[in-house]
Amino acid sequence: MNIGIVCYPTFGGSGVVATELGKGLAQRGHKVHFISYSQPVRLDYFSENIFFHEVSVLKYPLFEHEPYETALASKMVDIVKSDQLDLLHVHYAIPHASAAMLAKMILKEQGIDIPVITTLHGTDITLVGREATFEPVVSWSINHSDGVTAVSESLKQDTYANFHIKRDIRVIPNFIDFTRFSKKPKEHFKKAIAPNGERILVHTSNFRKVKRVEDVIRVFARVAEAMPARLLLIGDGPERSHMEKICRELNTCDKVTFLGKQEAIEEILSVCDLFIMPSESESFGLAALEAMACEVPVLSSNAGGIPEVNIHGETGFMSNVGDVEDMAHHAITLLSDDDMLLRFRKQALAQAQRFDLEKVIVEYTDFYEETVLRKKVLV
Ligand code: GMT
Repeated sequence: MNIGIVCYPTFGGSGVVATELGKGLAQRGHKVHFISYSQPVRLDYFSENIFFHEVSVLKYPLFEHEPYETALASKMVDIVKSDQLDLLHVHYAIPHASAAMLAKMILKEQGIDIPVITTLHGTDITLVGREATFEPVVSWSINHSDGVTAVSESLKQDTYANFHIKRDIRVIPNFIDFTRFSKKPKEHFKKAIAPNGERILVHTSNFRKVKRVEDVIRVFARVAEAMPARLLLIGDGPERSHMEKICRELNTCDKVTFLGKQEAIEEILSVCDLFIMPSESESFGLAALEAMACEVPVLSSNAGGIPEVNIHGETGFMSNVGDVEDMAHHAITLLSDDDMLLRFRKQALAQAQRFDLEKVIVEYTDFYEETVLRKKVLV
């Protein structure tokens, strides 16, 4: 197929899922056209089946807020026609779904009926999208897409609860590419980070409030009182400087390293003993799945779709959001017991294998075919 993928180009979240899906589709012979405001960060190599189309917004003194959605819809119209796309797959509802609907209506007047699939990722539904400023447009775009997927059952239920939805939503979970995410022999890294065999705890995120990075540091402070330990914080975002302040207050600066944004996360994960994800809300928790693929158990909250990924007492532990004491208790129990830690590592890997890209990509291509076929039948 000739597929247009619209996504954010950024580190983490929906942009990464969209990019990895597109790369997987291209490897399987599909032509994939990425449409975004800059080249997606994980689109870092040449492939004869991958194309990138940049959306640029004309600057004009009148525009205090640049009309990205208009430029994006125009770009979709252009690419659907010039590259004869079979399907548009947009990731993250705002503003991609409504821009796709606009493009679809314009194309319809020109005799082209382009199927649009919208994938809901998380904060587009649970946080931002449900605000009154967006809700009517998000509801309408979901109802008028030709196919809609959500990355977890929890997100599907949240969508029905928060929006006026009159259609079916297919759950297709996020996935892991094992050719990249697997435990790598990086013993020299481990020696450099934890020269005396300290346990290594890790957190990766975009450092937004919803990630509750402060809980990570508070859990770590309790673990570090119980055993020699180090904490690696990967990523960057609005909460970063506040987190540095918390480390100073808790006197843990010498044991906590802020690594900023990292490309080869799998190499760092490979030397870690425990991944921490205490999020307030999380539709899926892809970062936790990436850790599990590298054989790192997960200490998490039980928010949103996390229980569909992390199995309490098997691949890690879950606690209520904000229950730092309970999280620390579980962390200390697990990290004090070598046999238990080894068992959890193996179980984490086994659970991650259920989300292998090889399996999930078939769910997407089946859904593409079904959607295109359904449209043909309706015509
Ligand atoms: O808020 C973020 O973490 C980014 C956001 C996104 O869409 O870019 O991530 C969401 O989508 C990811 C990929 O589907 C999920 O793994 C995350 O759980 C989800 N984040 C939240 O729901 C907070």
